[in-house]
Amino acid sequence: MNSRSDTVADRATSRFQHAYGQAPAGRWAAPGRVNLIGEHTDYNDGFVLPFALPLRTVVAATPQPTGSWTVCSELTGETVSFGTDEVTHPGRVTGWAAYVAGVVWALREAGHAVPGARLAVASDVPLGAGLSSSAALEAAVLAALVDLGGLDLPAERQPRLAQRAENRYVGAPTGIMDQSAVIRCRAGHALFLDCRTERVEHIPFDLDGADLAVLVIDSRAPHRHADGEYAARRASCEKAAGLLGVPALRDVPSAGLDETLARLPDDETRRRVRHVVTEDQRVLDTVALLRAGQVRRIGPLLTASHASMRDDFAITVAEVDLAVEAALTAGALGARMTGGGFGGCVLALVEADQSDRVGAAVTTAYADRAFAAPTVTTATPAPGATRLD
Ligand code: GAF
Repeated sequence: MNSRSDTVADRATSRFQHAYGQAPAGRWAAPGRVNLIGEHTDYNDGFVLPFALPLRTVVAATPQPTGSWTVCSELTGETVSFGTDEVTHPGRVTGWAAYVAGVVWALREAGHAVPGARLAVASDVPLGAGLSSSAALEAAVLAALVDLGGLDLPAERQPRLAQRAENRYVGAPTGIMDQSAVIRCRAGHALFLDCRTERVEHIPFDLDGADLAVLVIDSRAPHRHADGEYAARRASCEKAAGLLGVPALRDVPSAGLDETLARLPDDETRRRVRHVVTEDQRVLDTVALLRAGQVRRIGPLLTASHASMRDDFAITVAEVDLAVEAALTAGALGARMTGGGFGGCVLALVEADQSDRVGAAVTTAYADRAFAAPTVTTATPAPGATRLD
């Protein structure tokens, strides 16, 4: 039933009608995201600068009696049902449906009277590519339940709740960036987020107007040990903050960093801290350049961010390093891995008329190393989660 020409919203409706024999009461969409710069800074209370992608997850939904939820997805073809018991105890629903049950759990924990619902999910956000497919699912389900139940939960309070679903119900110790991006981003803008205060500023990021493009290159590298390594990075940052006597690494000034690092017990911890502190500064520098309309000049900051992730934070893999190198050699203004790491996507800032050339150069470099062919697309900043109809 999923013809390739159907839009994702059409597919959500057909999936809904097929599963439940009725039309949905409404459809809600949430995008994937890329992070322009600011990696592994969110759980250190620091700064990030993501933008939303035109790729979206759509949830079609209608109310059903309170205390029961049924969800089907085109991604697996499965239908999963759960009741109040499963949303009282984190972990009772597993797999992709845990993100749905987690949102119900987090809403109930926050004291909301969550409506029961029938839901159907369709998505263009690729799974496992580091483009926040999980946050897109959480945000689309959350938007649907908030509207269906008439719940009092404004958009600025939704990211924290979705993050709680992921941290506590699903069990992934992520920060606040992805949920904030997919809920709070605006078309044509990057989202400058202070992860401590959750204050946001929408920074104009007009690629077309500057004759620039952002390539998103899916390295297709399998995620190797991503979950355990992510948790390990987070733990070492928190331990380092404790050793330095600060609430979070965001509080370590970049001035005098070498003296601060000298107070740490080992080289690995020093490198982890150096990445986070210098990355926060790169976000601030990038924002300053974008505010001044100097988009081309952010290229070297992107490339420096990649070097820091590769050499100090140790979260890159051969495929992403190769994509960055090949893009830069072919003339990209800057390139870096985006997202949590250990695979996923690389973004490259290029002159618009160089997009094809840079994409082809990366593809050739992959073929030379016998890596699986990467997929290369261009990304323009899209809006965050919204009700479609
Ligand atoms: C993943 C996490 F979900 C985010 O919270 C963030 O830490 C990111 O990795 C790294 O910047 O996407």
